[in-house]
Amino acid sequence: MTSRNPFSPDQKITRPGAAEIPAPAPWQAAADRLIRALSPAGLDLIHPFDADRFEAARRLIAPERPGALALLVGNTRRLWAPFSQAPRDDPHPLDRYVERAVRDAAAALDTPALIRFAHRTDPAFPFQRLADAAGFAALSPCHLNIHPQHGPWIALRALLILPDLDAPPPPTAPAPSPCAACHAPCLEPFDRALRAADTPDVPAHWPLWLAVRDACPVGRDSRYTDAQITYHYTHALPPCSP
Ligand code: B12
Repeated sequence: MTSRNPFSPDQKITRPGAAEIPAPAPWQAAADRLIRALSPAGLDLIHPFDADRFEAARRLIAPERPGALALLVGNTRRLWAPFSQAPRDDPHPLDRYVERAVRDAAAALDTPALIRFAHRTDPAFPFQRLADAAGFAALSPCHLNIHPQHGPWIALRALLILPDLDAPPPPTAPAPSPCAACHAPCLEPFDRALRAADTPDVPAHWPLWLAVRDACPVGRDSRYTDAQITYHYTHALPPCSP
């Protein structure tokens, strides 16, 4: 398959009087364009990887195409400010917000893109195992993905596969899991939350699930604001800012 991306890895950009700058590889150029398009919307984590690293991602590509570029899109607390200013024209405003931003960014890439969204449950795509297999954020004993910088304070939003572009070369060494040397302080609150989950009063339980996240020692500076936490756990939106 030929790449429709205007760059090829060995092309060089030259400016008069300047040293030759090698053009980015097509996978890097596509990732850079996505970062530029999605960061202002608060979708600030883009992780390029080889779709072959996760069987369920590889199976999305038909006909089979080994070594295709896949990109995992996520966010940190930076989502909250732009999302708070966006229109709330749907019962699920965050889901629509993510869909609009990701679809628009993908359409501007000039190469075909397959998209899966984490909020879709018809059926749910296993984003947590994907994030682990892709080397983005390891699965912890309490079933949350832990990002090396932001800890559990991330959300997984979308998977893009660009079958016409080659994936980046594999990492030289697998990223170590932040949980590997941890004594798992998340497990005690996790057990408490699980026990409470046997009773039907779900809205009353969310502080117990929040305690699981708060127990993680990684990424504490990336904790969401109280408004964002309340929204994610209860779907209560503060009034629109003028
Ligand atoms: C359905 C769903 C829910 C349901 C049911 C969750 C459940 N416990 O089964 C509800 C609405 C209750 C829920 C709540 C929350 N969720 Co939720 N949820 C999902 C969703 C959309 C699909 C999960 C799924 O069915 N996966 C399909 C199976 C096939 O995937 P899997 O990899 O094989 O299985 C994984 C999970 O199911 C999980 N799991 C499996 N069994 C159990 C049992 C328990 C007790 C727990 C805690 C987890 C868990 O671990 C597996 C991997 O090890 C995912 C997004 C996604 N597409 O993954 C978010 C997702 C898992 N949720 C997420 C979060 C943060 C939460 C909350 C903590 C708060 C929130 N909404 O922000 C709460 C509270 C936690 C809780 N009570 O479980 C995040 C996790 C981020 C991270 N850092 O890991 C995700 C990835 C969404 C996102 N946008 O980032 N969620």
